[in-house]
Amino acid sequence: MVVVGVQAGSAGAAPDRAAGATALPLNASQRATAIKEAQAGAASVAAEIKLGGKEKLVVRDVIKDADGTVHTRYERTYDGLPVLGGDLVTHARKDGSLKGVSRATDAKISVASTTAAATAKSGARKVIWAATGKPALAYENVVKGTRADGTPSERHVITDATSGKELYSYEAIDTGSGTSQYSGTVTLGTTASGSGYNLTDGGRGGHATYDLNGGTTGTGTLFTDADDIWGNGLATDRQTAAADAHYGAAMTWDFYKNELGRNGIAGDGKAAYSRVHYGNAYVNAFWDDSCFCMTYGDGSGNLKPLTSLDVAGHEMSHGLTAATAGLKYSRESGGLNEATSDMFGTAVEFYANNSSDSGDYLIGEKIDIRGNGTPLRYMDKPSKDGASADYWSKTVGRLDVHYSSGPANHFFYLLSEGSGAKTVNGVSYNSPTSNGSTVTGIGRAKAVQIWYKALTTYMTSSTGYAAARVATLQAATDLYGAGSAEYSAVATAWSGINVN
Ligand SMILES: [Ca+2]
Ligand SMILES: [Ca+2]
Ligand SMILES: [Zn+2]
Repeated sequence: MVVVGVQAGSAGAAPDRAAGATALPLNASQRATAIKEAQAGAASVAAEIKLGGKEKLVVRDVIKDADGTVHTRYERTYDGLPVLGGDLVTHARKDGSLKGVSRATDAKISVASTTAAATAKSGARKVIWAATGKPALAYENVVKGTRADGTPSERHVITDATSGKELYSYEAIDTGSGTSQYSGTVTLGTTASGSGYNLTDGGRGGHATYDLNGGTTGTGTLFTDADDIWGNGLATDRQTAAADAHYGAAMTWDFYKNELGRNGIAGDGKAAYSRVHYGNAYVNAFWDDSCFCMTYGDGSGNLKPLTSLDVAGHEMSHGLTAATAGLKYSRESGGLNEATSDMFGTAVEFYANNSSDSGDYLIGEKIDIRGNGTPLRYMDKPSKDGASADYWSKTVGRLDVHYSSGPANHFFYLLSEGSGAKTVNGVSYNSPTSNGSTVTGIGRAKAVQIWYKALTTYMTSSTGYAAARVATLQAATDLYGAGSAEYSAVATAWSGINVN
C-alpha cells in the first residue's frame, strides 16, 4: 500500500522520491474543482505550448503528485471541432512552470477548410482526424451491431470529409475472456431494501449487479435476496455468477483505491455496474465505455460464467485506460491497451489474495475456454498461447491486439519477477529475453506503480512500444530516481523484449 506523506520502510532517497511522485488521491469534489481551475487556465496553457489560434484545450483530468507536480490531460478542439488523436498532457512543477508535454501527435493541426466537400453518413460527426497521417477534416461514423458470437459491436469509421476515403476504423467495444465461479466463499457489499437485500455495494460507489437473464440489452433485473446469502458455487444457481462478478468488481475497486490511490475506474468515485447471464452460452465478457458497464456471458453450455477475478480486473481496466491514456484499440497502442488490462487484471488477482484463485501471471487460467485446461495467455512467455509475440518487432502491430499485447505482458513479467526459471504461488515460469540478457525483477508492486504512472501521466492515445519505453522510464525517474535500480530494471526489461 502506498500512503502519501508517510515514509515507508527505512529512511532513504527511494521511499522519499516514490512518495513525492505518487499521485494524491482526490475525492470527487476536489477533482471537479481541479478540473474547473485547469479549464480556466487552459487558454494560457494553449498559448504557452504554442497551439494555433483555432485550437482550444479541454481538460479531461488532473493528477496532482505529492511533491506538487501537476499533470493535466487535455483533449483539443480546432475551430470548435474535436481533434481525434490531438490529446496531450502537460507536466507543471510546483511553482507552475512547465516541465514538459506528452503529446499524442507532434503534427501541427491545420486544415484548409472546415467545410466538408464529401457527404456525411447519417449520424456522423465532423472532426479533425489527427491520429494517423496528416491532420485532416473528417467524419466519424459509429456503426453499431452484433458480431457473429453475440458480442455487441461499435465500429468507428473515420472518412476524409474532402475525398470521402476511409482513413481509419476501429472497434470500440473490447472483448476479453472469462472464468468460472472459483473464488470460494466471499464477502459481498449489499444493500438492505424492504424485507430483503439487493446486490448494490454502497461502500464502493454503489456498484450494482444485474441479471440479464439471457437478454443482450438494457440492465435486466437487479439481483435481490431474502437472507443476504448469495449463490451456491454452482452455475445452476443464477446468483453464483452474480457473486463472482460482484466480488470481482469489489476487488478491482479496492485494488485501485489501496494500491493505485485511485477513486474508481474513471477516478471520479463513480461506480460502474455489472450484468451477468448475457445471451445464451456466450463465451466472452466485455467492457463497454458507453454504458460504463461490465458484461459477462455464461460460457460453454451456460456452465462456465466468465466471471473470474483476472477477467473482471482485465475488463474493468479497459475503463481505466479509456479514462486516462485512451490508448487507441488498434495496432501497437491497442496491444498496449490489452497488456495494461492483463497487467492490472493480474494485479487484482494477486491483490485479492484468495486461496481459491491465487495470484499468477496467467490470464484466464480458470476459464478453460480452450477445453484442455490451459490458460488463455501467459505473461512469462506469451508465445506459449500459440499466437502472441514474445518480443517487439516492426510487424507486431499487425497482430490482433490480444497478441500484440504479448511483448508488453512479457516486459511486465520480466520487470516484476526477472528472467529465467521461477516458481510463484506454486506456478512455474521460465521467462526468456530476446538478447539473452539477464533481467532482475523489482517486484510486481513497483512494476504496477511504474506502469500506472506512465499510463496516467505520460501515455496518450497514440503511444506505441517505443513511446511506452520512454513513458515508463520517465515514470521510474519520477518515482525512484534516474540513477535508481528500478530505472535500470525498466531499461533492461524493455531491451529484453527488443525495445531499445
Ligand atoms: Ca489464479
Ligand atoms: Ca490469472
Ligand atoms: Zn481486453
